[in-house]
Amino acid sequence: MVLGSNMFNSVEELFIDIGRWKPQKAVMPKNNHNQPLLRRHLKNPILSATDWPYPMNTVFNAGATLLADGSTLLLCRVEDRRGHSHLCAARSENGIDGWEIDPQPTLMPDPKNYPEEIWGIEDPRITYLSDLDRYAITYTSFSRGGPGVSLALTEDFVTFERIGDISPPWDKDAALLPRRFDGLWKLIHRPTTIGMGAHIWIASSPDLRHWGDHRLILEARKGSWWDANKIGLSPPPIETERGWLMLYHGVRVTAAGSIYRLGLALFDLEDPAHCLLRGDEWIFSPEETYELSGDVDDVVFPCGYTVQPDGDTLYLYYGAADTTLALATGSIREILNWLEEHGRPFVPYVE
Ligand code: BMA
Repeated sequence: MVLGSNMFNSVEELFIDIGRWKPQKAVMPKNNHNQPLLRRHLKNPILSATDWPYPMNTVFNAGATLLADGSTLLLCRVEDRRGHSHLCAARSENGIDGWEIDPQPTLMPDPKNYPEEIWGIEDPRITYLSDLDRYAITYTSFSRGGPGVSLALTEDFVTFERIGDISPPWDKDAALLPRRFDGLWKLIHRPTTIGMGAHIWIASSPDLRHWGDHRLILEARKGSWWDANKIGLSPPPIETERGWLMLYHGVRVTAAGSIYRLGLALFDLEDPAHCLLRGDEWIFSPEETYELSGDVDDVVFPCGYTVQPDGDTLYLYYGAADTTLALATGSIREILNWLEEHGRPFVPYVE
Protein backbone atom coordinates (compact mmCIF):
# COMPACT_ATOMS: atom_id res chain seq x y z
CA MET A 1 0.00 0.00 0.00
CA VAL A 2 1.43 3.40 -0.92
CA LEU A 3 -0.21 6.23 0.99
CA GLY A 4 -0.16 9.60 -0.66
CA SER A 5 0.22 8.11 -4.14
CA ASN A 6 -2.53 8.20 -6.73
CA MET A 7 -2.89 4.37 -6.77
CA PHE A 8 -6.40 4.59 -5.38
CA ASN A 9 -9.35 5.80 -7.41
CA SER A 10 -11.47 6.59 -4.39
CA VAL A 11 -11.38 6.87 -0.62
CA GLU A 12 -13.41 3.61 -0.50
CA GLU A 13 -10.64 1.77 -2.38
CA LEU A 14 -8.03 3.14 0.00
CA PHE A 15 -10.00 1.89 3.01
CA ILE A 16 -10.56 -1.52 1.40
CA ASP A 17 -6.80 -1.82 1.00
CA ILE A 18 -6.11 -0.74 4.58
CA GLY A 19 -8.67 -3.37 5.65
CA ARG A 20 -6.67 -6.09 3.90
CA TRP A 21 -3.40 -5.08 5.56
CA LYS A 22 -2.36 -6.93 8.66
CA PRO A 23 0.91 -7.23 10.54
CA GLN A 24 3.01 -10.22 9.51
CA LYS A 25 3.42 -12.92 12.11
CA ALA A 26 6.93 -13.49 13.40
CA VAL A 27 8.60 -16.69 12.16
CA MET A 28 9.76 -18.28 15.41
CA PRO A 29 12.78 -20.61 15.59
CA LYS A 30 11.82 -24.29 15.82
CA ASN A 31 13.23 -26.95 18.11
CA ASN A 32 12.89 -29.98 15.89
CA HIS A 33 15.85 -32.30 16.13
CA ASN A 34 14.62 -34.61 13.38
CA GLN A 35 15.63 -34.04 9.81
CA PRO A 36 12.57 -32.49 8.13
CA LEU A 37 10.86 -35.07 5.91
CA LEU A 38 9.45 -32.39 3.63
CA ARG A 39 11.70 -29.53 2.57
CA ARG A 40 10.32 -26.24 1.32
CA HIS A 41 11.48 -25.11 -2.11
CA LEU A 42 13.59 -21.95 -2.13
CA LYS A 43 11.35 -20.47 -4.84
CA ASN A 44 8.24 -20.64 -2.64
CA PRO A 45 5.59 -19.58 -3.13
CA ILE A 46 5.82 -20.96 -6.67
CA LEU A 47 2.52 -19.45 -7.89
CA SER A 48 0.55 -16.49 -6.63
CA ALA A 49 -2.11 -14.00 -7.73
CA THR A 50 0.38 -11.74 -9.54
CA ASP A 51 1.24 -14.62 -11.93
CA TRP A 52 -2.37 -14.90 -13.13
CA PRO A 53 -3.38 -13.80 -16.64
CA TYR A 54 -6.83 -12.64 -15.49
CA PRO A 55 -8.20 -10.86 -12.40
CA MET A 56 -8.68 -13.06 -9.35
CA ASN A 57 -8.10 -13.07 -5.60
CA THR A 58 -6.03 -16.12 -4.62
CA VAL A 59 -4.57 -19.37 -6.04
CA PHE A 60 -4.09 -22.41 -3.79
CA ASN A 61 -4.91 -26.12 -3.20
CA ALA A 62 -3.92 -27.56 -6.61
CA GLY A 63 -4.26 -31.12 -7.86
CA ALA A 64 -1.12 -32.32 -9.67
CA THR A 65 -0.05 -34.90 -12.23
CA LEU A 66 2.79 -35.68 -14.59
CA LEU A 67 1.69 -35.63 -18.23
CA ALA A 68 2.81 -38.15 -20.85
CA ASP A 69 5.66 -35.87 -21.98
CA GLY A 70 7.05 -35.68 -18.41
CA SER A 71 5.86 -32.12 -17.78
CA THR A 72 3.82 -31.20 -14.70
CA LEU A 73 0.22 -30.06 -14.73
CA LEU A 74 -1.30 -28.33 -11.75
CA LEU A 75 -5.05 -27.88 -11.63
CA CYS A 76 -5.23 -24.90 -9.32
CA ARG A 77 -8.10 -23.69 -7.21
CA VAL A 78 -8.56 -20.04 -8.11
CA GLU A 79 -10.84 -17.89 -5.99
CA ASP A 80 -12.39 -14.86 -7.60
CA ARG A 81 -13.35 -11.62 -5.95
CA ARG A 82 -16.85 -12.88 -5.21
CA GLY A 83 -15.34 -15.65 -3.06
CA HIS A 84 -16.31 -18.37 -5.55
CA SER A 85 -13.67 -20.80 -6.83
CA HIS A 86 -13.01 -22.39 -10.23
CA LEU A 87 -10.15 -24.52 -11.55
CA CYS A 88 -7.31 -23.35 -13.79
CA ALA A 89 -4.48 -25.41 -15.29
CA ALA A 90 -0.81 -24.38 -15.08
CA ARG A 91 1.86 -26.38 -16.91
CA SER A 92 5.64 -26.48 -16.39
CA GLU A 93 8.56 -28.49 -17.78
CA ASN A 94 10.24 -28.98 -14.39
CA GLY A 95 7.30 -28.63 -11.97
CA ILE A 96 9.01 -25.70 -10.26
CA ASP A 97 8.96 -22.63 -12.48
CA GLY A 98 8.23 -21.43 -16.02
CA TRP A 99 4.50 -22.06 -15.51
CA GLU A 100 2.19 -21.57 -18.48
CA ILE A 101 -1.20 -20.72 -17.14
CA ASP A 102 -4.40 -21.15 -19.14
CA PRO A 103 -5.47 -17.66 -20.26
CA GLN A 104 -9.06 -18.35 -19.12
CA PRO A 105 -10.52 -20.57 -16.36
CA THR A 106 -10.11 -24.25 -17.35
CA LEU A 107 -13.13 -25.64 -15.51
CA MET A 108 -15.86 -23.30 -14.29
CA PRO A 109 -18.74 -24.20 -12.00
CA ASP A 110 -21.78 -25.12 -14.09
CA PRO A 111 -24.69 -24.54 -11.69
CA LYS A 112 -27.29 -24.61 -14.49
CA ASN A 113 -26.61 -28.28 -15.16
CA TYR A 114 -25.01 -29.13 -11.81
CA PRO A 115 -26.82 -27.09 -9.14
CA GLU A 116 -24.48 -28.44 -6.48
CA GLU A 117 -21.77 -26.19 -7.98
CA ILE A 118 -23.66 -22.97 -7.23
CA TRP A 119 -21.03 -21.51 -4.88
CA GLY A 120 -17.98 -22.79 -6.73
CA ILE A 121 -15.72 -25.80 -7.23
CA GLU A 122 -12.67 -26.32 -5.01
CA ASP A 123 -9.71 -28.47 -3.99
CA PRO A 124 -9.23 -30.86 -6.96
CA ARG A 125 -7.37 -34.17 -6.60
CA ILE A 126 -6.16 -35.96 -9.75
CA THR A 127 -5.79 -39.73 -10.22
CA TYR A 128 -4.77 -41.28 -13.54
CA LEU A 129 -6.95 -44.32 -14.31
CA SER A 130 -4.90 -46.39 -16.76
CA ASP A 131 -7.83 -48.81 -17.41
CA LEU A 132 -9.88 -45.92 -18.80
CA ASP A 133 -6.93 -43.91 -20.12
CA ARG A 134 -8.43 -40.88 -18.37
CA TYR A 135 -7.53 -38.60 -15.50
CA ALA A 136 -10.18 -38.57 -12.79
CA ILE A 137 -10.65 -35.28 -10.96
CA THR A 138 -12.48 -35.34 -7.65
CA TYR A 139 -13.36 -31.86 -6.40
CA THR A 140 -15.51 -30.15 -3.83
CA SER A 141 -18.75 -28.71 -5.19
CA PHE A 142 -20.03 -25.99 -2.90
CA SER A 143 -23.80 -26.51 -2.85
CA ARG A 144 -26.55 -24.76 -0.90
CA GLY A 145 -26.52 -27.77 1.42
CA GLY A 146 -22.76 -27.52 2.04
CA PRO A 147 -19.70 -29.06 0.36
CA GLY A 148 -20.02 -32.36 -1.52
CA VAL A 149 -17.79 -34.51 -3.73
CA SER A 150 -18.01 -34.28 -7.55
CA LEU A 151 -16.17 -36.22 -10.23
CA ALA A 152 -15.07 -35.35 -13.77
CA LEU A 153 -12.94 -37.28 -16.28
CA THR A 154 -10.58 -35.84 -18.84
CA GLU A 155 -7.98 -36.96 -21.36
CA ASP A 156 -6.32 -33.61 -21.89
CA PHE A 157 -7.44 -31.06 -19.25
CA VAL A 158 -9.13 -29.16 -22.08
CA THR A 159 -12.46 -30.98 -22.35
CA PHE A 160 -14.08 -32.67 -19.39
CA GLU A 161 -16.78 -35.31 -18.94
CA ARG A 162 -18.64 -34.41 -15.77
CA ILE A 163 -19.99 -37.37 -13.83
CA GLY A 164 -21.51 -34.89 -11.35
CA ASP A 165 -21.92 -35.21 -7.59
CA ILE A 166 -21.08 -38.60 -6.14
CA SER A 167 -21.91 -37.77 -2.52
CA PRO A 168 -24.51 -35.76 -0.66
CA PRO A 169 -23.24 -32.86 1.45
CA TRP A 170 -21.37 -32.76 3.89
CA ASP A 171 -18.43 -34.48 2.26
CA LYS A 172 -15.06 -33.41 0.80
CA ASP A 173 -11.31 -34.24 0.64
CA ALA A 174 -11.87 -37.11 -1.80
CA ALA A 175 -9.62 -38.99 -4.23
CA LEU A 176 -9.86 -42.17 -6.26
CA LEU A 177 -7.33 -44.97 -6.06
CA PRO A 178 -5.85 -45.61 -9.52
CA ARG A 179 -7.05 -49.19 -10.02
CA ARG A 180 -9.95 -51.53 -9.27
CA PHE A 181 -9.98 -54.03 -6.41
CA ASP A 182 -11.99 -57.16 -7.26
CA GLY A 183 -13.67 -55.12 -9.97
CA LEU A 184 -14.53 -52.16 -7.71
CA TRP A 185 -13.21 -48.60 -7.78
CA LYS A 186 -12.28 -47.14 -4.40
CA LEU A 187 -12.89 -43.59 -3.22
CA ILE A 188 -11.27 -42.11 -0.12
CA HIS A 189 -13.42 -39.29 1.26
CA ARG A 190 -14.26 -37.29 4.37
CA PRO A 191 -17.94 -37.12 5.28
CA THR A 192 -18.86 -35.10 8.35
CA THR A 193 -21.34 -36.99 10.45
CA ILE A 194 -23.44 -35.48 13.22
CA GLY A 195 -22.41 -36.93 16.54
CA MET A 196 -19.25 -38.50 15.16
CA GLY A 197 -17.18 -35.76 13.56
CA ALA A 198 -14.95 -35.55 10.48
CA HIS A 199 -13.02 -38.74 9.72
CA ILE A 200 -11.59 -40.53 6.67
CA TRP A 201 -13.74 -43.19 4.98
CA ILE A 202 -13.51 -45.46 1.94
CA ALA A 203 -16.32 -46.35 -0.50
CA SER A 204 -16.57 -48.79 -3.44
CA SER A 205 -18.22 -48.55 -6.86
CA PRO A 206 -18.55 -50.78 -9.94
CA ASP A 207 -18.98 -47.83 -12.33
CA LEU A 208 -17.68 -44.61 -10.66
CA ARG A 209 -21.32 -43.41 -10.26
CA HIS A 210 -22.88 -45.64 -7.63
CA TRP A 211 -21.04 -45.79 -4.33
CA GLY A 212 -21.55 -48.06 -1.32
CA ASP A 213 -19.84 -50.33 1.22
CA HIS A 214 -18.79 -47.26 3.25
CA ARG A 215 -16.14 -47.90 5.87
CA LEU A 216 -14.32 -45.73 8.37
CA ILE A 217 -10.56 -46.13 7.85
CA LEU A 218 -8.88 -43.35 9.86
CA GLU A 219 -10.39 -41.50 12.79
CA ALA A 220 -9.58 -38.03 14.10
CA ARG A 221 -8.24 -38.24 17.61
CA LYS A 222 -9.73 -36.39 20.54
CA GLY A 223 -8.70 -33.88 23.19
CA SER A 224 -5.48 -31.95 22.70
CA TRP A 225 -4.07 -33.97 19.80
CA TRP A 226 -2.88 -31.99 16.74
CA ASP A 227 -5.37 -34.03 14.68
CA ALA A 228 -8.30 -33.93 17.11
CA ASN A 229 -11.90 -33.94 15.82
CA LYS A 230 -11.23 -33.16 12.15
CA ILE A 231 -8.94 -34.88 9.66
CA GLY A 232 -9.08 -35.31 5.87
CA LEU A 233 -7.14 -36.84 3.01
CA SER A 234 -4.61 -34.42 1.53
CA PRO A 235 -3.28 -35.56 -1.90
CA PRO A 236 -4.40 -38.92 -3.35
CA PRO A 237 -2.71 -41.87 -1.58
CA ILE A 238 0.74 -42.73 -2.98
CA GLU A 239 1.24 -46.33 -4.11
CA THR A 240 4.48 -47.77 -2.69
CA GLU A 241 5.73 -51.35 -2.34
CA ARG A 242 5.08 -51.13 1.42
CA GLY A 243 1.47 -49.94 1.04
CA TRP A 244 -0.65 -46.87 0.24
CA LEU A 245 1.08 -43.91 1.82
CA MET A 246 -1.45 -41.36 2.98
CA LEU A 247 -0.66 -37.77 3.85
CA TYR A 248 -3.60 -36.39 5.77
CA HIS A 249 -4.38 -33.03 7.31
CA GLY A 250 -5.32 -32.57 10.93
CA VAL A 251 -7.03 -29.45 12.19
CA ARG A 252 -6.25 -28.09 15.63
CA VAL A 253 -8.83 -25.54 16.71
CA THR A 254 -7.38 -22.86 19.00
CA ALA A 255 -8.70 -19.63 20.47
CA ALA A 256 -6.89 -17.81 17.62
CA GLY A 257 -8.28 -19.99 14.79
CA SER A 258 -7.42 -23.33 13.22
CA ILE A 259 -3.97 -24.76 12.43
CA TYR A 260 -3.82 -27.14 9.41
CA ARG A 261 -0.92 -29.60 9.68
CA LEU A 262 0.07 -32.85 7.96
CA GLY A 263 0.50 -36.36 9.28
CA LEU A 264 1.12 -39.84 7.86
CA ALA A 265 -0.63 -43.20 7.67
CA LEU A 266 0.00 -46.39 5.68
CA PHE A 267 -2.69 -48.74 4.30
CA ASP A 268 -2.52 -52.30 3.02
CA LEU A 269 -1.77 -52.49 -0.70
CA GLU A 270 -4.44 -55.12 -1.43
CA ASP A 271 -6.93 -54.02 1.24
CA PRO A 272 -6.79 -50.20 1.32
CA ALA A 273 -9.41 -50.10 4.12
CA HIS A 274 -6.86 -51.62 6.48
CA CYS A 275 -4.59 -49.13 8.24
CA LEU A 276 -1.16 -50.64 8.94
CA LEU A 277 0.54 -47.69 10.60
CA ARG A 278 -0.21 -44.16 11.72
CA GLY A 279 2.25 -41.58 13.00
CA ASP A 280 1.56 -39.75 16.25
CA GLU A 281 3.38 -36.53 15.40
CA TRP A 282 2.65 -34.16 12.57
CA ILE A 283 5.41 -33.98 9.96
CA PHE A 284 4.67 -30.60 8.36
CA SER A 285 3.19 -27.48 9.90
CA PRO A 286 2.85 -23.79 8.96
CA GLU A 287 6.19 -22.14 9.69
CA GLU A 288 7.05 -19.66 6.94
CA THR A 289 5.47 -16.23 6.58
CA TYR A 290 3.52 -17.25 3.47
CA GLU A 291 1.97 -20.14 5.46
CA LEU A 292 1.34 -18.14 8.63
CA SER A 293 -0.33 -15.12 7.01
CA GLY A 294 -2.86 -14.90 4.20
CA ASP A 295 -6.61 -15.02 3.65
CA VAL A 296 -6.67 -17.92 6.15
CA ASP A 297 -3.66 -17.93 8.49
CA ASP A 298 -1.77 -21.07 9.56
CA VAL A 299 -2.65 -23.40 6.71
CA VAL A 300 -0.59 -25.89 4.70
CA PHE A 301 -2.99 -27.83 2.48
CA PRO A 302 -1.64 -30.18 -0.24
CA CYS A 303 -4.01 -31.62 -2.84
CA GLY A 304 -1.44 -32.97 -5.30
CA TYR A 305 1.94 -34.61 -5.70
CA THR A 306 4.18 -35.96 -8.43
CA VAL A 307 6.91 -38.59 -8.20
CA GLN A 308 10.05 -37.70 -10.12
CA PRO A 309 11.66 -40.13 -12.62
CA ASP A 310 13.96 -41.60 -9.91
CA GLY A 311 10.79 -43.19 -8.43
CA ASP A 312 11.55 -41.74 -4.98
CA THR A 313 11.55 -37.94 -5.01
CA LEU A 314 8.19 -36.54 -4.05
CA TYR A 315 7.05 -33.08 -5.14
CA LEU A 316 4.21 -32.05 -2.89
CA TYR A 317 2.12 -29.05 -3.97
CA TYR A 318 0.30 -27.27 -1.21
CA GLY A 319 -1.88 -24.26 -0.69
CA ALA A 320 -0.28 -21.82 1.76
CA ALA A 321 -2.64 -19.78 3.96
CA ASP A 322 -5.37 -20.19 1.28
CA THR A 323 -3.50 -17.54 -0.72
CA THR A 324 -0.59 -18.97 -2.73
CA LEU A 325 0.78 -22.29 -3.99
CA ALA A 326 3.97 -23.73 -2.60
CA LEU A 327 6.19 -26.79 -3.17
CA ALA A 328 7.89 -29.12 -0.70
CA THR A 329 10.10 -32.05 -1.68
CA GLY A 330 10.94 -35.26 0.12
CA SER A 331 12.04 -38.86 -0.31
CA ILE A 332 9.28 -41.50 -0.24
CA ARG A 333 11.78 -44.01 1.14
CA GLU A 334 12.74 -41.67 4.02
CA ILE A 335 9.08 -40.96 4.77
CA LEU A 336 8.25 -44.69 4.89
CA ASN A 337 11.28 -45.37 7.10
CA TRP A 338 10.14 -42.65 9.49
CA LEU A 339 6.64 -44.09 9.61
CA GLU A 340 7.94 -47.59 10.27
CA GLU A 341 10.03 -46.26 13.14
CA HIS A 342 7.49 -43.84 14.62
CA GLY A 343 4.10 -45.24 13.53
CA ARG A 344 1.86 -47.80 15.19
CA PRO A 345 -1.18 -49.74 14.01
CA PHE A 346 -4.51 -47.95 14.16
CA VAL A 347 -7.83 -49.73 14.61
CA PRO A 348 -11.01 -47.69 13.90
CA TYR A 349 -13.65 -47.45 16.64
CA VAL A 350 -11.18 -48.76 19.25
CA GLU A 351 -8.75 -45.98 20.20
C1 BMA B 1 -10.69 -26.66 4.43
C2 BMA B 1 -10.93 -26.54 2.95
C3 BMA B 1 -9.70 -26.03 2.23
C4 BMA B 1 -9.04 -24.87 2.93
C5 BMA B 1 -8.90 -25.16 4.42
C6 BMA B 1 -8.30 -24.01 5.19
O1 BMA B 1 -11.87 -26.93 5.10
O2 BMA B 1 -12.00 -25.67 2.73
O3 BMA B 1 -10.08 -25.62 0.94
O4 BMA B 1 -7.76 -24.68 2.38
O5 BMA B 1 -10.17 -25.48 4.95
O6 BMA B 1 -9.12 -22.86 5.09
